[in-house]
Amino acid sequence: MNRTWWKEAVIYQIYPRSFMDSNGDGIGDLPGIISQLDYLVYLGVDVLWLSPIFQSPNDDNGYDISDYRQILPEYGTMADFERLLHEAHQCGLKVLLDIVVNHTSDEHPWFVHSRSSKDNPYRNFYFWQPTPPNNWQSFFGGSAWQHDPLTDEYYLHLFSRKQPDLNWENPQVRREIFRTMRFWLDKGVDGFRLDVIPLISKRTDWPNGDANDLMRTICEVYANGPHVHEYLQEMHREVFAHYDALALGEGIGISPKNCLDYVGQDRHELHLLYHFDHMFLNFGPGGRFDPIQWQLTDFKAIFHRWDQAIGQQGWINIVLDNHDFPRMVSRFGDDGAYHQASAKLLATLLLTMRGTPCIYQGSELGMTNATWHSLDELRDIEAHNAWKAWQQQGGTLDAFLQAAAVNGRDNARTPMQWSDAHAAGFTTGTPWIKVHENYPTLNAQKALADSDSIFHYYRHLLALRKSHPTLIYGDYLPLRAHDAQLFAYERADADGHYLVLLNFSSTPCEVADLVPAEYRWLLGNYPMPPDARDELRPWEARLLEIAS
Ligand code: ISL
Ligand code: CA
Repeated sequence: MNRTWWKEAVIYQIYPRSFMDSNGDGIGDLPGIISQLDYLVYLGVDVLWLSPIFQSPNDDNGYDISDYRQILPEYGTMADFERLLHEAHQCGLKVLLDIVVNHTSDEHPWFVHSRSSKDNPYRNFYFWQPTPPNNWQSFFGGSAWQHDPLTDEYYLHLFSRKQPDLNWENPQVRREIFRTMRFWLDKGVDGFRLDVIPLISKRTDWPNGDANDLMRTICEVYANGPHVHEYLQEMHREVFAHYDALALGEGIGISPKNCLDYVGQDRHELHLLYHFDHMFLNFGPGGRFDPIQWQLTDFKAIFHRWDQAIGQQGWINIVLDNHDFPRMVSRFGDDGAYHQASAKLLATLLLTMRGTPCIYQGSELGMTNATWHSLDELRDIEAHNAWKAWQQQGGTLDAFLQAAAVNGRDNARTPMQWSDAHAAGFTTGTPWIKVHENYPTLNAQKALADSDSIFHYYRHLLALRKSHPTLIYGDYLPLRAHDAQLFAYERADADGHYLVLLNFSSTPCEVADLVPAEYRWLLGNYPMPPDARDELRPWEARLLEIAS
C-alpha cells in the first residue's frame, strides 16, 4: 500500500451557496469562505471540496454549468477565487473544484449552437435523436429525452432538461474538457471532484432500462459505458499525469465488482471514489421520496464488501452525507433524544473507517434535517419535479413534504449555522433558502465555546487520526457482522491495533467479549466507564488502542 497525501487527508465539502454570505445578498460566496478558513484550519481538515462555483443559471444550483472559465457572479470574481486559493494554500489547505463534465447547462454556448441547426459544428457535442430511442428516465423524473422545436429532434438529459448530456464520443468534447481542467490546474487548483463521472460513456445502441428498477438501470445502462475507461485513461494522459492533482470520482453506478477498474492504482484513471450503496439504502422502489426502513446489518455489510473490494489495490472516499442526501445524524443517527451522542458516534465511524473521509459542511456541528411546511420553501429541482409526479399520482402535499423531510436534498442545503445572530450569522440579508429553526442553540459559536461539543469531538478525533497512522492505513477487520445494533471493527497493521465499538441503538449493548484485558482508552462520546468491557450505553462510541 503506497502512502500518499490524499490517503492521509480529510476532505471538507463546502456547498458555497449555503456556507457564508459576505455581502448581504443572502447567497454564500467566495469571500465568505475566505472569512471562515481559520475555522476550517482549527477544525483540522486538510482539503476543501467546493461544489461548483462556475457560471450557471442555477437550475441545479451550479451543477448546470454555462461557462467553465467564469466564476458565478453571485459567488464573486476570478480575483476572489484566486485570493481564496492563495489564502487556502497559505494556511495549508488544498482545494478541489467540483467539475461537471457529463453535461452542461442548456445555456452553455456549445448547446446554444448545437440546438440551432442539424449541421451546426457543435451539433455532435450532445446527443440528438429524431425520436426517443429508448425508455430512459431522468434522475429528476420524466423522460431523459427532451423535444426541441428548433430542429424538431430530441436531446438526451439524464438530469434536468436544462442539463443536456455531453457526447464524449466526440474527440472535440474531450479536448475542450481537458483544456478546461488544465486551465484550472495551471491556476494551482489541487484537483477535481468529478460529478457523475461513470456516466460519461453512453451506450449509443440505446438499450432500454428497467422501468421498475432504477438502481439496476443506473449500474447496467447509464453507468460504466463501453468507453468510460478509455476516456478516463485519456483524461489521465492529457491532464492528471502532468500535475500532482487529485481525481475524486462521484461513483454513481460503480459496484464492488468493478471499482478497481476505476481506482486500481495501476489503472491511471481516478485516485479514489465515493459510492452510493449505503446512501441509497433507505430509498424505496420510488426513489428518495419513497423512504423505507434500513437495517444496520445491511449498512455494515456494505462497508465490509467495499473494503474487501478496494483491498490494497485502490482507495475510497468515506461519505455519510453531502449536498445530495439528508443530514447524517437525522438519517443514520438519532437527532432527538440522542442527538449529540449519535452525531459523535457517526463522526467516529466516518473518521476511523478505512478510506479518506469527507466531512460535509455543518455535520461537524451535528446539523439536522429540517421540517418543510410548504413547497415554496423547497429549492431543489429534484424535489419540485418529484412533486409534479407525486401530484399526478394523486399523492397529498403533506405526505410529500414528510417524504422530503426524510430524504430531500434541501435538508443538506440550509445555511451553515455560525451563531445565534440573525439568519444564524450566515447572512445579514434574507437567505436564499430558510435557516433551520434550531440555529439559536445549534451553531458554531456555541460549539466552539463548549469543550464537550460535537465540533470538539471532531477536532480531537481528527488529531488522533493524524497521530495514529494505523487508523489511516491499517486493515479493516469487521466484528459481529450479524449484530443488529453494534457496528464493531478493528484497524490493525504493524504499527498499531485499534478497536472501534459503535452502539447504533438506544438500548445498552454487551461488548465484554470483544475487549481484551489490555487496552488503552483513546476516545469516547460518553465519560470513560470504569471498565471498557462495561456494556455500551445508548449510541455510545468507544475507540480503544489494544495491545497488538
Ligand atoms: O439526486 C440524486 C438521485 O436521487 C443523487 O443520486 C444525485 O443526483 C446523483 O448522486 C448525482 O449527483 C451529482 O449530479 C447531479 C447533481 O444534481 C448532484 O448535486 C451531483 O452531486 C447532476 O449534476
Ligand atoms: Ca453573497
